[in-house]
Amino acid sequence: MAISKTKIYEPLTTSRAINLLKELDFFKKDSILTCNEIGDGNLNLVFQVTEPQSGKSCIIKQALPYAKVVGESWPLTLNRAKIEADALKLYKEHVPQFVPEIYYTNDDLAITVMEDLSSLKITRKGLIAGEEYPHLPEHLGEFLAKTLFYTSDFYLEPPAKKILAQKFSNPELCKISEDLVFTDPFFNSDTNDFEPELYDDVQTLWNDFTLKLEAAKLKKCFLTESEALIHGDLHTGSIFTDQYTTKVIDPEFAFFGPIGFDIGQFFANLIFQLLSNPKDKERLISGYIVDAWNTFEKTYSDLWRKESREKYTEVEGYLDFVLKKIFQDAIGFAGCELIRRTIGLAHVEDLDGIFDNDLRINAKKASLQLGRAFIKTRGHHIGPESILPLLSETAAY
Ligand code: SR1
Ligand code: MG
Repeated sequence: MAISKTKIYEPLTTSRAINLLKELDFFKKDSILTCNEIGDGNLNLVFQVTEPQSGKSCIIKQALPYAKVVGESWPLTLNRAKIEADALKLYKEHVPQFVPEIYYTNDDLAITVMEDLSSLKITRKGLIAGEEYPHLPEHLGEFLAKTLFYTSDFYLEPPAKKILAQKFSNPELCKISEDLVFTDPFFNSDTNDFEPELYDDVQTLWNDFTLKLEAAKLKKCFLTESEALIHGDLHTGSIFTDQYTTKVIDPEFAFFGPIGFDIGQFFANLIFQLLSNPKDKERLISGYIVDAWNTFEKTYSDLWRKESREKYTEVEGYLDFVLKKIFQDAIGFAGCELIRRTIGLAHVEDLDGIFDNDLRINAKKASLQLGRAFIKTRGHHIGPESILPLLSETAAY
């Protein structure tokens, strides 16, 4: 592919997106193309460009210099496009089956041209539509184990890991999570957004100082523990899937952080499905969580035994210590995600889309309750079986 001559950033329009792909020789100059902006996330433009005659298509993703969900009053670094492209390239080395093909990146234009995954569904939307994905838990378990092991000090030489961590320094996007996941929902902050019917529950949460102390510890862990390259925003809207295939997208929040964060966000976003339809989905979602953790634990343990370069990994009990810490962190982070998606700035369709007002409010109250329980009791849990009673209680709300 030729390198684009255009070097000055400007937001793409549908016609600019088409011209860019022709300039890159992705399509011939005389191709008849269709182009639609399909981005439904909080931050970026996403164009799907198709040549109907051949059926060939691709996606162009472009970062905007501000957060789309709020507008130009919230400026945001374009460097996140490079972070995302670099993370996808690194994932490609370890888990090629779980990431889209990247065709072209341009850091100046904050653009990534990638495989069109529209034959798959966004997992959140598929689950809301009642679909089941039997391979999703084992795929995510493997994705998490490999990406989080191969970028940790247990596999990389510590100096190499530190250099890699510099490349993935992502202060602006981390600040978003520090505020929106760990701080704002626990205080009376302007960014919060919730129905008046939740006010008493939210007041109780804001006055729960045991909870706040535990949330502070989790935020400290997120701020300071550079364990591995984490995706940083691994909710079910960042995963494409069908019955056989799973693809993880959108790692623009990637940085070297605590391993439990990705696992916890994935668990919490599965749990929003349980909350949205407790009678029908408790078994399914509990099963997904158990299967995902078991695959993670097995894959991570195998890598630890076979590929670790850290001498101490031979010491009896160290792996158990590490796995326990990852699980407990994950449950705490899942609790923060449950709370922030219920009363914070960025919500989830699983809950907001519950049409009946009473059902929606009750689901959100249950989400807050479970989030608080996860954060406060995380130290008692050593594996997924021990959180199942909490999920059952939640499903009975
Ligand atoms: C202003 S960004 C809000 C949320 O959208 C992203 O997907 C992250 O989850 C972030 O917290
Ligand atoms: Mg995203």
